[in-house]
Amino acid sequence: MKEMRLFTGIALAEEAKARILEALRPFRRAGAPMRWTEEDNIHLTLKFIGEAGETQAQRIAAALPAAARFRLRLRGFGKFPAGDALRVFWAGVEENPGLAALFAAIEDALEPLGVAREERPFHPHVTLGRGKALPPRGQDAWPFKGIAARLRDAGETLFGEWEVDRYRLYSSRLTRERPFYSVLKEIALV
Ligand code: 3AM
Repeated sequence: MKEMRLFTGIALAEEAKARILEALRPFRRAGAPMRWTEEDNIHLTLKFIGEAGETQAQRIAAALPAAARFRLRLRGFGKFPAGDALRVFWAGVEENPGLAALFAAIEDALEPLGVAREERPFHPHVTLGRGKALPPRGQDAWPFKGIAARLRDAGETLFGEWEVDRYRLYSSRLTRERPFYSVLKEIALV
C-alpha cells in the first residue's frame, strides 16, 4: 500500500510571511552553507505524524480535532542548537496556551490510532532553513558564524499577529532537492 508522510501545521498569514522574508535577506546573504526553506513551504509544524497508508491517513484526517481558535504572534529569529553550530534556523512563536492546547488535542486524538506521542516537549517554531551537514572532524561549525553574529545583532521584531482559525493536514514528499507539501485536509477551529 502507498505510504504517505504526514504532519499537521499552520499556514502563515501572508503579511507575517512577507515580513519574515524581508528580515531574512541579510541572513541569506551571509553565505553560510544553508538549505533555505522554499517560500511555499514555510509553515508552523504542529504534530509530525510520520508514515501512513491510505486507510490510516483517512482515519487520521477524520480524527483531527477542532480545538479553540487563538491569536498567534511570530517574533524574532533564532536557531537550534546553541553555540556556533546550526541545524535549524527559525522564526519564533510567542508562548501561546491556545497553540499548546491544539497540539495536545491532536496528540490525544491520534494516540488511539497508534500515532506515538512526542517524547520531547513541543517547541513551536517556523523553520526557515537548515544547516547543511559539514565534513566531520575538526571542522567545527565556523561557516555559521556570520549567521550567529547577525542573530546577536537582530532585534526581536514582531513579524505578525493573527487569529488562527484553521490548521492543516499535510503530506510531504521528499526529493533530493526539496520536500513538496500538499494539503490533504483543512480543519476549522471553533
Ligand atoms: O519544518 P519543521 O522543521 O518545523 O522537521 C520536520 C518539519 O518540521 C518535521 O516535520 C516537518 C515536516 O517535515 N519532522 C520530520 N521528521 C520528523 C520526525 N521524525 C519531524 N518531526 C518529528 N519527528
